Amino acid sequence: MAAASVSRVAMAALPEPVIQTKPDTMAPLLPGSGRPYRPVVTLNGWTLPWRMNQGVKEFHLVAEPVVREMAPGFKAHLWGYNGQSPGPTIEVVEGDRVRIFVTNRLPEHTSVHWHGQRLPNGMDGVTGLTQKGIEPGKTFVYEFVARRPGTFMYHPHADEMTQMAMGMMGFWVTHPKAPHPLIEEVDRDFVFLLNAYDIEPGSYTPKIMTMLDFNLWSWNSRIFPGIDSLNVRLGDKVRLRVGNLTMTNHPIHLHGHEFEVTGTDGGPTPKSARWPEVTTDVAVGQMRQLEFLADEEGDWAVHCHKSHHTMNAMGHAVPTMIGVDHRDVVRQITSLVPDYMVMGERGMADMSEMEMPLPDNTVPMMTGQGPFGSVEMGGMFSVLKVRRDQKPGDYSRPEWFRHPAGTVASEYTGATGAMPSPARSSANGENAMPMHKAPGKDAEVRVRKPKGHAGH
Ligand SMILES: [Cu+2]
Repeated sequence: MAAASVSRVAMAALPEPVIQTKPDTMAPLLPGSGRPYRPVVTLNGWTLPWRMNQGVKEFHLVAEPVVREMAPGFKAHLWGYNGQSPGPTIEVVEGDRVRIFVTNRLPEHTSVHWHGQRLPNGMDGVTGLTQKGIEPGKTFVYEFVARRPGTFMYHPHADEMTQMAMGMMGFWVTHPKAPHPLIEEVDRDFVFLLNAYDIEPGSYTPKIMTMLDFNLWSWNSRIFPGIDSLNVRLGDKVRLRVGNLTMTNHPIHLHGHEFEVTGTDGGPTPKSARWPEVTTDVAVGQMRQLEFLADEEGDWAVHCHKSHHTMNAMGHAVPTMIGVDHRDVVRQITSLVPDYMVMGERGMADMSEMEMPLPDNTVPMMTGQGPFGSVEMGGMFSVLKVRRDQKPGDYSRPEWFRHPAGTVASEYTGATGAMPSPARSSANGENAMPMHKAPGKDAEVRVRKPKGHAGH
């Protein structure tokens, strides 16, 4: 069946589109019809319900402008599906015949590409190449059999630069129809997409021409502290499925546990090709399945390891001021600009506590209150919460971890008197080769040392 537009009469027969208006993490959608499977949980998202029509699973996606709360107090005007960006997760079972109606409520044409699927060429969703664009107001229908189990995505293949920069994307999981030697059953299966936006502080709509200098690094169009924690029970087998639809790679790092990459966008990874790691890079357009045994209790950070990706909206054109004494300059500027503020003289951690007036609809660059103070994070950061008493099937967030006595790093108070001086080397370094002529006088920048530091 070729993708074709549907008449008004046929529209009446479409499955009613389900629209989600809240960014909450919805409980897993247990399959009410069709073959059984263990559902996934979409971080700050949901799974699209379907209807069975003579053995075919029918879904209805509506491409439309949406308002996405990216973090409490910060809403973005994006494009997405069924009320949210990303769109709902689609879950089917290997061998399912799937029919997806796509209605376009955007101001320009669109299409949907089913990233990674085996399907008839005309269902691949590439505007101009395999189908006509879906014009505003039109509904197209896609139909194919979900041939292989695995982790997939969907996104437009029409004016991609705009439509992806505006948040159009979604997750797709095809569950195996029978026990599979390379696909393990897990207790918790979390999915999220990596995406990025360039939204000026105080504004609402992403700049779509940005190629590299994005200022919001998000999981499922949420930024820390707006990303829900991953709440699991001690001893759970956990799977994270991550897809990258940004324009750069993201090394995803998990604290306290080792995981294995058990699958990619191409399917399950052979057992002989798996190795333990704590960080794995998810390149652009890729998907990775990470699996681990959650056997260490606690609140464990899980985040992208690029430090700028765990920050929220910031200006990059800020010079490094660490160690620079600019008190005199500040005194002069303050007489002209009373609100002027010293930034970064001791590092940037002050930013998370600074009482700086922010424009409306903006989140601080570094924030998040933990039990010990500010976490000084933003962007692609969340917490894996492993708890002994988390009930099977309970995805609610537990309280902060109560560390057993004596297991928290704390100030050293045990010694009396001065700490012994560390041994210091005073030897000069060596070069790989002799220099052409003797170096000139040593030059060093005058820096302001913290009080009590034995400077020279
Ligand atoms: Cu990153």
